[in-house]
Amino acid sequence: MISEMAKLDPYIVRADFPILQIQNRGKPLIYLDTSASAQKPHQVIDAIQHYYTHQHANIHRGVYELSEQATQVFEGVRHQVKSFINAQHAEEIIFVRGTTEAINLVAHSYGRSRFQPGDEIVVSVMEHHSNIVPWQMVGEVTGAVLRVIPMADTGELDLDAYRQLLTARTKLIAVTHISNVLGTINPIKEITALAHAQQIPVLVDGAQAAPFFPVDVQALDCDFYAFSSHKMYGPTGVGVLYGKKALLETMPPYQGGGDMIETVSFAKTTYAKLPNKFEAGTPNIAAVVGLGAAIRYLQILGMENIASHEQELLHYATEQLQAIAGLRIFGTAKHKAGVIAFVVDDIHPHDIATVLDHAGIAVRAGHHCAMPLMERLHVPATVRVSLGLYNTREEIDQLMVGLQQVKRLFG
Ligand code: 7TS
Repeated sequence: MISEMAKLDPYIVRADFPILQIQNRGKPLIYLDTSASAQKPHQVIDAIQHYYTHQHANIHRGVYELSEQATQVFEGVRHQVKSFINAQHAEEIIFVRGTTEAINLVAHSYGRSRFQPGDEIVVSVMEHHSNIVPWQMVGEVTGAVLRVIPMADTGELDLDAYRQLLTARTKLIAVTHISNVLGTINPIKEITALAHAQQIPVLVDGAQAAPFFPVDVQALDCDFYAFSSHKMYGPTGVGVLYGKKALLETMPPYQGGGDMIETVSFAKTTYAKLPNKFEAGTPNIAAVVGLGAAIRYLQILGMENIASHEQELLHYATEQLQAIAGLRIFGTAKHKAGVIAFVVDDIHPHDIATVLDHAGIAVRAGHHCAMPLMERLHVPATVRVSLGLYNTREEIDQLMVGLQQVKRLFG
């Protein structure tokens, strides 16, 4: 069990994560790939088991007690999410499959119904593919085109260039809160204020931010905010689209089916109110329950404590890595989260990841679903170390030992 703590102690917290006890290639697992997906505390695993053992029924339809209870539990998590991100209304919280589906929902509902030929959607050079491709797909049917905010070599967005991109043709800004490669924390408040001065709505990809520090959508004043449960220590298969109520109300449904209607006849169907209008079909109820447990867990630890633990570890790891000859880090922004992408000499990132894997260390190597960013960095791929609330300095020390071995093998 964990208790309310002033400072996060990763050695105490680790005991909550059963998977951290297992081995990788016969060595104790050192998990440095939390940006891809975070591991789950037993509180989340137990909540899902408890739900299936005691509470499962389909929601929003049964009159019997079990279905009523399942509905209550599901809707309770919607309220939890609302307070977690400080939304104004619970119906602004739409449960989807993850960040990817949240962005596709906005692209296909908002974009398809509003974009005209020649309209512009502004994204940044550091976007994950899931905040690029949906806009291109909508562009193909509407004639809208992408414009791209460039960045400095530090990995910080060029806000002057951004200002110049905002014109009467700009119909939406879609930008990431934290880069999954560079770790850059983008100035969303400023980006939003500039867009709003010209009545342009802003979508924020919060996939890497929601697990990292406190998010307040009202303070950011963004119009949409998307994130995934599995990156915030909850289960896979569920995520959230936050949208301002007034905006969501004007948008057409994204998918049709059960639970999203008011009345159906062959002549005409009318749609349900928010949030059901955007939640067609039986949702991933168990995963929503698990997300609720994950939020409870994060709130007990304290998002501020999580952020400062990862900041401390980021500084330690960066210092250590910089001491390795021939190692080059991509992303040195002043405001940065616990993600470090790097290359070592001309050793292929996959070779580095393979050697580390044999030492029990899980890191990601590749383009990290950000091929346009790789082009900007002039590399085909990087190694990426990403930190979670359970990582320790000792694990970073082990990473250094692994990288020394890489240098010996390929040097
Ligand atoms: N946006 C960002 C910034 C991400 O990092 C990711 C996933 C997504 C969107 C998509 O999230 P999903 O849950 O819908 O898949 N990022 C990564 C990563 O960095 N490594 O694997 C997945």
